Amino acid sequence: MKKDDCLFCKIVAGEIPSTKVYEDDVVYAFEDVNPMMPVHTLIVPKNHYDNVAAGIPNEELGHLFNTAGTVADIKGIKDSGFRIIVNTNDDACQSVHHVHVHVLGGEPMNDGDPSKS
Ligand code: DGP
Repeated sequence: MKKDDCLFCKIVAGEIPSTKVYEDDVVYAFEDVNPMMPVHTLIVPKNHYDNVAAGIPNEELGHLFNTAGTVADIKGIKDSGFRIIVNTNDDACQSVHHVHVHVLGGEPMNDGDPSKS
């Protein structure tokens, strides 16, 4: 299902251009327009869900997260290491309300402890 006013639904549909990294029947992965690291790829389900807590069926959610390893392999960072982030709603600064997994890597990161930032 597609949501008419959703940016990432439009990207999935090819109505807004993007740089594809990987695609199958369930998910679409593309380069983030504003990369925070040497590798910064977004993975979205083709179906629209506002966020990760929106009742995504387990099979679809599992597929979404399994694709992180596929993307890391394609981008050459599977062995060196990568981080996945799923911002959810306002306190976590989710800006696009179509669930997406950030795959980040390509250089060493800090330990991610938010109490240290
Ligand atoms: P978040 O803050 O977690 O909702 O991340 C949204 C990400 O989406 C952010 O890193 C920038 C990216 N983004 C926003 N608009 C576009 C776009 O039109 N194209 C692409 N490729 N990425 C976008």
